[in-house]
Amino acid sequence: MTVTIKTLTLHEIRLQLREPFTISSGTISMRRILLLELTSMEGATAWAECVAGEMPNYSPETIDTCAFAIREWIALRVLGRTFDHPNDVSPELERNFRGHRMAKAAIEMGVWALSAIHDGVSLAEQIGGQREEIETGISLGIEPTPADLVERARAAFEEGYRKVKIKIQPGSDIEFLQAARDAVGSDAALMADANNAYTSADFDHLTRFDELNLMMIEQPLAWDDVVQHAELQKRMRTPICLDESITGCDRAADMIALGGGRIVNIKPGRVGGFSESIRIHDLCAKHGIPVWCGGMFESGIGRSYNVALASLPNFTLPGDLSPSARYWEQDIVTPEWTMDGEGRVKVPRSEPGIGVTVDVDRIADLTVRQETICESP
Ligand code: OSB
Ligand code: MG
Repeated sequence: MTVTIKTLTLHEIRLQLREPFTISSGTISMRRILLLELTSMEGATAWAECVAGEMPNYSPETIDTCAFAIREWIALRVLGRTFDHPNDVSPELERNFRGHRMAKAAIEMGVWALSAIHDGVSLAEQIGGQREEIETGISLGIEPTPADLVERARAAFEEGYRKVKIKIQPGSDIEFLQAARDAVGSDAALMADANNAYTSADFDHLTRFDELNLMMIEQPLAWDDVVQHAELQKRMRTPICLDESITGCDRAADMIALGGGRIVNIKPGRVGGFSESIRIHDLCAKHGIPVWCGGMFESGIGRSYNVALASLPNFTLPGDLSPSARYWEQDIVTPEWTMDGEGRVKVPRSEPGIGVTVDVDRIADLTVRQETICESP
């Protein structure tokens, strides 16, 4: 069924993380989250989430640039527009309009949810996702000492997590990873994420990571680089996984052509939404490149999209899809996201749309800024 967009409402909420989280490019303790409420002429409402952070330390986008882009440019291209299929949104948003992928993704994914509601199917079913459950990994921030990290890594495997990702930076890397490796055993699913903390001057240092038997090392080099990663991958046995650099399917093709990595972390917000995520998924599948779904500290709304996406067949590695309680005292959806003792999150399939109920009263309480954009009459 077609979708005609009637209104877009931006809601900025603040949600305190249960604990501060440190990566090589900064620490966060409170999330400013931009939520998007979309209504259709057909009478449906869907909520989506823009994953941009407060500062441009992951990508150039921030919550404020996204609100600006949606208000000034994106809304004009979608309000009052009829889309025969959600795949038609992205070409409309890409036409003579560079970048701003996180802002575009929030709208594009919202249209996927609206179309799922109109068709009476779950979001997972709408994209053709078959998986019933997603294996879950946890992303652990940089800890003050190796002993602190060891405690967390142990606890994570005890909780059932299928993969433990450890944030690293120069000075908090090999010693920390080795301590975790020694504590959890040689076969445990450990990986590292550097968020661009190294350069080509560190190649000799990075090749020493091969002794740690990591599943992969994520984005060790510059946030927009593929070429240097290919140089590094030639010297390393450990698979490189790209995150920041994969801003779309073309960059994934570059990675494959150059050998810049052997695994892709797909975050739908980073690449402009679901259509582009599915293109990357399909391209990687064709080339035997496994993918997994990353996270951006989404609320339960953003998480629902990630879980649906990860139900596609080539998401063969555990995703950064921790349950709500890992992040928040209380989430903004019911039921909250949970994980079973085997580290699995269930893909909701019984209701149309994202599969969780948005707690609009709680969102109203948490809202610091709200703005509705309608088509001019
Ligand atoms: O690099 O994957 C990343 C969070 C914010 C920004 C970048 C990253 C992350 C995470 C958190 O690793 C994953 C999660 O949401 O649990
Ligand atoms: Mg990452």
